[in-house]
Amino acid sequence: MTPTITAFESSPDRGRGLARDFPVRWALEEVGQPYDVRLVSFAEMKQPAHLALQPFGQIPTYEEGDLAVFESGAIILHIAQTHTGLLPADADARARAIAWMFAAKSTVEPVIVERETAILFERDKAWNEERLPMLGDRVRARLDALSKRLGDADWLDGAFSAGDLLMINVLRRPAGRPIAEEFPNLAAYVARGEARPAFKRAFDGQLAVFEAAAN
Ligand code: GTB
Repeated sequence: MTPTITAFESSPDRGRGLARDFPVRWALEEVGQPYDVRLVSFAEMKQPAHLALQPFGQIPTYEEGDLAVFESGAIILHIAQTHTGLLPADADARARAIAWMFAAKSTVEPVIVERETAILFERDKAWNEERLPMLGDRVRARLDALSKRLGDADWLDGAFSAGDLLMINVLRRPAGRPIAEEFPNLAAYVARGEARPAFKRAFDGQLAVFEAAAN
C-alpha cells in the first residue's frame, strides 16, 4: 500500500528542505518506497481532520492503510523497521543505530533549535545579544563531541543508517550548519549525506512543491 505523508502547501523554508517532511521523504527515497504527498495549508493543519492525525497541528504525518503515525522521528523509525536499507539486521547494531536517531532528535537538535529560536524570534529582546554566544557555545560543545566520535569514519556506526539520516538532517538546520562547518569532518559528513541519490530525489520533490506554489 502506498503511504501518504503531509507537507506544507507552501513551505516557509522556500524549498530548502528544512521542514520536517524532508527527512521523511529522504527515508522513503532511501528504501525505494513510493509515496503520495498531501499538501496542507496552515489553516488546514489546525482543523479537526488534521488534528486527528497530528494532535499538535503540525506536519509531517504518515498514513498507510489503517495506520496513522505522527512525529518525524517515529515515522522514520517505522519506515526503517518495515523496509531494508536504514537499519542493520544485526540486533545490537540496530540498537546502536536507533540510539543515534534519538541522539539526533533529543541531544543535538534541541540546542540547535534553541539557537534558531533566539536568532529568528528573540532578536528584539534586551538579553538577546548576551545570550546568543552562550547558545552558540552549547551547539559547539555538542558538535565537538559528535565530531570526536565520528572521527574519520564515513558514518556514525558502520553503514549509513536512519541515525545518520536524522543527524545530517539536524546539522543542516541554519542555526547548526555554520557551527558544524567549523569541524571539517562534520562538514564532509553532511556533504556525504547530501550527495546521496535518495537525498537529491527527496530534495527535488519538496522543491518542486515550493516552486509550483510560488508560480
Ligand atoms: N516534533 C515534530 C516532528 O518532528 O514531526 C515537529 C514537527 C514540526 O515542527 N512541524 C512544523 C510545523 O508543522 C514544520 S517543520 N509547524 C507548524 C505549526 O506548528 O503550526 C518546522 C520548520 C518550519 C519551517 C522551517 N523553515 O522555514 O525553515 C523549518 C522547520
